Amino acid sequence: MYSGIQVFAAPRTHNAPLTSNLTEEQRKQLCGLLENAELTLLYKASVHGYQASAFHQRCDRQGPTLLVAYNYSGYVFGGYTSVDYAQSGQQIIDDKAFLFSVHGGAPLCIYVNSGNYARSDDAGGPNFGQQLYFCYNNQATVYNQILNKYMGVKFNAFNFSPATLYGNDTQLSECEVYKVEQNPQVSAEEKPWRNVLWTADRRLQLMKMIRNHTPLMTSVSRVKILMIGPVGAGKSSFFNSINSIFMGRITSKAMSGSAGTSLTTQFRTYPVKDGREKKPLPFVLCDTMGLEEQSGAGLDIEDINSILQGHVPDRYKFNPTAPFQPDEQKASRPASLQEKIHCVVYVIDATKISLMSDKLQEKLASIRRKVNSLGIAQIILMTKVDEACPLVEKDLQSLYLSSYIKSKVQEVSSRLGVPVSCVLPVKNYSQELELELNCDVLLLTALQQMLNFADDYLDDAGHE
Ligand SMILES: Nc1nc2c(ncn2[C@@H]2O[C@H](COP(=O)(O)OP(=O)(O)O)[C@@H](O)[C@H]2O)c(=O)[nH]1
Ligand SMILES: [Mg+2]
Repeated sequence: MYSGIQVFAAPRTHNAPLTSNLTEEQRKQLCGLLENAELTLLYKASVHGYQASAFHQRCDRQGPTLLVAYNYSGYVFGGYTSVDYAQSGQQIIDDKAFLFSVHGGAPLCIYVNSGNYARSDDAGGPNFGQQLYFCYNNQATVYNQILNKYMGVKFNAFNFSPATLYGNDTQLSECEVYKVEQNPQVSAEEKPWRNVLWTADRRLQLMKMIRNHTPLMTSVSRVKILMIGPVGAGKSSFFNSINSIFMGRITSKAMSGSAGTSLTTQFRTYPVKDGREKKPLPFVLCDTMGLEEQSGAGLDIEDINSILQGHVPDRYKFNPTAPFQPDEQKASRPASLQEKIHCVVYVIDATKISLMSDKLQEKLASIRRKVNSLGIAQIILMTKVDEACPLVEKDLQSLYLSSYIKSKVQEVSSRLGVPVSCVLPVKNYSQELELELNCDVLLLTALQQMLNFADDYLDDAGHE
C-alpha cells in the first residue's frame, strides 16, 4: 500500500481568490478533450484542504466535473465524470467518464470500459473506477488500488498504467476540481441580437465618421481614450489593429504578446495617423500596459486616478511600490480638459471571464467607482471573440448570432457593473497578414462608439 512522506496541507482562508494552476496550453488541451467546454474552478485542495468533506462541500451537485491533480514530477492528470457527486452511496454508470494525463505532447485520454462502473459515489474523496483515489486518506496523495479477480471484479473500469498516467509519483502538489459546462455556442440564435452591416461601404462610412470626428468641445482637439486591463487582454493589439486599418496594412507599432507580468508599467499614449497623408486622427489611445491583480504589482488605483486627471506624461514608468507623484508646479493647477481622459475602456479577454479572480474583479470595481465619480464614460472591449466561440472563429459575421458570445457579454457586464449596451466584442488582428473586412467593421464600430461616449462626457464637462 502507500508509503512515503505524507504532506498535509492545512486549509487556508476560505475567501482566498481561486486561481487555476493550469497553464493556458493545458487548459486548451483539456477543453479540447471536453469538446470546448468551459471550466470553472470549484475546489482547490491547497486552499480548501485535502479532506473529503472539503471536496464534497464545494463539488457536490455541480453537474459534470473535471478533476485535475498535479504531482511533483510535473504530471497533470485526473479524470472527468459527467455525473454529479452526491454521496449517494451508489455505483455510477457514466460512459462519458475518462482519465487523462498531460505530460508534454498530446494529452492521454482513457475512457471507462463499457459495462463498468465509472466511480463509487460515496462520502470519501474523489475516485475513478474504485481504482484511482485522489486525496486518499484526506492527504495530498493519489492511490492506485490494484484490483484482481479475488475482489469479485471482472474487469478494470480503466486500463491505465500508473507510470504513464502520473509517472508513479503519488505525491500531489495540488488537486483541483472544475465545473464543466458545455458551451451553448453551437446554438445560434435565429436573429442577430445586434445589427451590423458587414459591407465595404459601411467600413468606408465608419472611417469617414472617425476621420471627421470633431470633439464637442472646441478646446479639445483629440479624444483621449484610456485602455485598462490585465496583461494579455489585447490592449496593444487593439491599438495595432486600429492603426493597421488606417494605414491600410497590418502594422505592429505597440509591442504585443509579451510575457506573463508587465515588469515595467509604462504609460504610453499612441496617436494614430491617417494613412499616407500622415494627418493625425482625432483620438489618442492610451495604454497602461498591465493590471496585475496582486496589490503592489501593476497599476495602482492612485496611479489610475493621476492618469484620469491628465497628470501623467507619455512614457512615464510607474513604480509598483509607490504611486505617481505629480510635479509640484503642475499639480498646483488642474490639467486642462484636453489633457484629461475622456473615455475609459476595460479590455477583457472573452475566454477568461469565468476565470476572473475576485481580486481582479475587486480592483476593476474600485477603478470603476473612481471613473464613475469623475463622470467619465466607460466601455468594455471584449476581445478574442474568435478564440471564445468556434462559430465566430469560422465566421466573424455570426458574432451576434452566437448565444455563447451573448452570454459572455452578459457575464462581463454584470461582473464589471457596466451595462450590456456598453460591451463591445471585437476580434483584434493577431496572426493575420492582411486586413479583413469583417474585422475592420467590428473594430471601427467599437472605436466610433468610444468617440461618441467621449462626446457625452465632454458635453457634460462643458456644462459644468
Ligand atoms: N485570437 C485573438 N488573439 C488576440 C486578440 N487580441 C489579442 N490577441 C493575442 O493575445 C496576446 C496578447 O495581446 P496584447 O495585445 O499583447 O495584450 P496586452 O497585454 O493587453 O497589450 C497576443 O499574442 C495577441 O496576438 C484577439 O482578438 N483574438
Ligand atoms: Mg501591451
